[in-house]
Amino acid sequence: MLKPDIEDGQRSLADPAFRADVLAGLERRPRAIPARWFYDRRGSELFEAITDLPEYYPTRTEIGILDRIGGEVRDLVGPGRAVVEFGSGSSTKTPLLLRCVEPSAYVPIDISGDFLRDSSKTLSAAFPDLLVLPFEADFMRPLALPRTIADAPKLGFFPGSTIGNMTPLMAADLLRTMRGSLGEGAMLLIGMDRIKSADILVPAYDDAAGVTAAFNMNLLDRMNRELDGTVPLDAFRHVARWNDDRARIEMHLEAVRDADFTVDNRPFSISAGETIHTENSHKYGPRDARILLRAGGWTPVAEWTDPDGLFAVYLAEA
Ligand code: AVI
Repeated sequence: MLKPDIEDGQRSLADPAFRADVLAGLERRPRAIPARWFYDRRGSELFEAITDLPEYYPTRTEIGILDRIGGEVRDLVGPGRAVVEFGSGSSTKTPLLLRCVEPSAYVPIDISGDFLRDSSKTLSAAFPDLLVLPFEADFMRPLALPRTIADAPKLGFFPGSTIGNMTPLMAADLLRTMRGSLGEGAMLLIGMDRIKSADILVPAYDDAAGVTAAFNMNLLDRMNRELDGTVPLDAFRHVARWNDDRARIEMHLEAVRDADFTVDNRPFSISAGETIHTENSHKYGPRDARILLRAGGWTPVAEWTDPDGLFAVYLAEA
């Protein structure tokens, strides 16, 4: 039977998909749990805090680029497109785009309905004349977009380098799925984080204040809270490492001592030095990013970066 979990005064049931992913992930070797499970309420708050950290350059760098390129994007994209944002979350970068492209409608897509409704309200208040059509869905799957925007050409918006959290194969599949969902004549504005020195990359994922460590460790805490776990948090530490072969930052939870625990009444043992792999964040050089876009069925039209070449924004057409 599912165990009720009490969070913020509300009774909620543990997500069966979370349970299945955690149990399978602890069973397999090497152990790995998908990064999507970071984002419960606490995890989402911690991620927001990460985006403000001095070491975490992607968010402020991408905002700086979007702020600067508005006029060029407007000229290349033209007015009247329906802007479709994939995984809109708190939609913090959206106003920068909506202000410049004169959209006919804005469709934020997010799997979290609560988040979606809150951010849609805020956007509607800031853009009172804009048709805002929140769409609660998993953007990893093909989508039937609202009929109201059937005739408008679409501009997909996928900022934040979220594409980097997928393997290149999954990323190419997602780009194809987006192309199918957006239809003929669509364009896509997408952020991708660049390959750079590990001296910059590793601290961005292992900050001095320990916020990213708390974000990673929250996954263990979530297992204890929602899956009736007995994971000793002090037996683990946060590790971020650059995997040069795969051009990605990996986050792991490493056991600092041997430990036995249960999750959902199932026993597990972990030895000192073993890890649970929790996230990949792939980085793309300029050519890699263009090849990825093409593999996903898109033709790159323009690209912009910051003066230090840390991050890049690409415009592509279907
Ligand atoms: C959401 N995603 C793009 C972030 C990243 O940089 O890969 C998630 C993150 N993980 C640790 N810090 C930030």
